[in-house]
Amino acid sequence: MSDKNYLTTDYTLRSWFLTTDHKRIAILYFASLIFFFFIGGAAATAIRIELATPQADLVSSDVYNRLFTMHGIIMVWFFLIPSIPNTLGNFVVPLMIGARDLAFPRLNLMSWYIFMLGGCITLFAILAGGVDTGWTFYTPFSTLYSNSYVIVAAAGIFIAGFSSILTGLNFIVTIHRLRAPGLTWYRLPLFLWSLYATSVILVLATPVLAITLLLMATERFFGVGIFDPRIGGDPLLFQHLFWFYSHPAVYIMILPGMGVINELVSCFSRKQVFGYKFVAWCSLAIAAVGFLVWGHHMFVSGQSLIASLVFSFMSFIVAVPSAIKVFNWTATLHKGSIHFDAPMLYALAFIGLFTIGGLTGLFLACLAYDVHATDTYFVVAHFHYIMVGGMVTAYFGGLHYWWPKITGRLYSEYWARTAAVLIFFGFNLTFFPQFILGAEGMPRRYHVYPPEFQVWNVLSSGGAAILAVAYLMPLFYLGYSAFFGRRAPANPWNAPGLEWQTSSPPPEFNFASQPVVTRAPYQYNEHFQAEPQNA
Ligand code: HEM
Ligand SMILES: [Cu+2]
Repeated sequence: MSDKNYLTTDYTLRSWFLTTDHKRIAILYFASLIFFFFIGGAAATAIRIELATPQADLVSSDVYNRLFTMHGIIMVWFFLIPSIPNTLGNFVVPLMIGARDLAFPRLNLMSWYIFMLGGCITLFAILAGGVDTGWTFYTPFSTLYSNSYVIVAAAGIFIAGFSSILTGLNFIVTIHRLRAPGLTWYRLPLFLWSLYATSVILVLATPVLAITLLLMATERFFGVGIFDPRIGGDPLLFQHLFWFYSHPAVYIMILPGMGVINELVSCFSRKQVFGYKFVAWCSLAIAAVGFLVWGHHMFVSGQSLIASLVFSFMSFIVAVPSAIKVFNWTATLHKGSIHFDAPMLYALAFIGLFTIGGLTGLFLACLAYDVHATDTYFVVAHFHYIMVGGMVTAYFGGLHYWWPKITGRLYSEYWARTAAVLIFFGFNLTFFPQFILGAEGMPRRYHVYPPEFQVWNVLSSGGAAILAVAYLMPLFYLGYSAFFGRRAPANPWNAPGLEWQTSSPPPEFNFASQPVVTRAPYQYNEHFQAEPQNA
């Protein structure tokens, strides 16, 4: 314990803001993301308060438009996309492969600065008056009619995109080049396969978003006729470009979550992941097929029927590798020695919520049903089940799992389990009623609605209040643990991954000596019979 670790090597501000240590950069991201999560969450709270009553009691329609746009923009680009890769990923990738750092430590620090620059510019757009286009920036509204801060917000997102691309490159090169001796591809933890697949999407798709936003700005400033049909443009072109990025982007959000779940499910059932190779290749399959389904966001846009049929078919195909993963987690649980520690509660919640989100995605991939459900609350419920029920839940699970490694401290199991159960309950109460609202025809993005929809909206807003409290709880017990928690041993869960073989928190360069890998991952049966010992 007397040895210096990465947190105690130096205490100056300079040592934090100029650090090239991937672990410290992970903490920088972590602090920034908490900040953005609360801004996005404040907007969500205002939305749900407004929707508790059928009339416009809290805000005008114009302010409402700006509220949900701000909520979507902040949550998608400044929370969901960077969350797991940049915090948990940054922290554990080098540890999991037995490396001293990422391949390009300075680039890693630069990525954080670029991300913060983009975030500040977008925040400025919001403070200066906000954006009312929705997070999708659809033309012709965004290019011809909106008088809000469209360009400034887009500029911030454009800049943050470079951070994504650089992080993706850094992960790809690191995983290729810096694996410890003996760590072959099929010995790689599945979290790293999923981050690898995520990085491929980040590198290939993000430039498309950047170009789309650039074209939008050009059109808005100069009216060159890219999207304006009166001078030879095509407004649908914008939707194609936007979703060519944004559909793969939803997998940027969910794949890292799935990766975390593999680690948790196997650790807390004390079993090898069932079908390791299937799960590994499914990540790459999802990344590849995810590029071919963007048109399912455009079924009612007037695109050709043939195109819609192809996109519909491909959307069913992309569900296959996702479903395989769910079956494999379930099979891993089967006859496992299951421990209901806090990270496992999050993992089980993830499996249930992701399944509901995925299945309702199949409803929407079905042409006939989508015509009925598009632009209703059914869609809102669907993507929140995936993004919040899935990704955010996995994030919390991973955070609790690696917390002892990151901080060297243990947290209160009691409060952690209570929060997990409350999040699950609050989440379902918030978003399940929205499926019903959507099926009954309540359109999204409206803040005035017929009184018969109020019952479900009140339930949803009540659930959101519970959810808000539940999301605040970790701030307190984890915050307390970071300073006053009991000291964590190097390997509190008794897990076989490399990251657990160095002290908690790890020393500045991760390992005292270069680790060598001699066996497949997740060997709980042979080498790690003993139980997790956090209690
Ligand atoms: C934690 C992560 C969350 C993420 C990433 C997220 C993401 C999103 C996104 C992308 C949209 C679409 C915005 C648009 O289409 O313009 C949206 C809409 C919405 N979100 Fe969230 N959300 C999160 C949490 C929440 C929470 C906790 C609540 C409720 C308390 C909430 C309530 C809503 C509502 C009511 C809408 C619909 C706005 C509308 O279309 O009228 N969200 N969210
Ligand atoms: Cu999609």
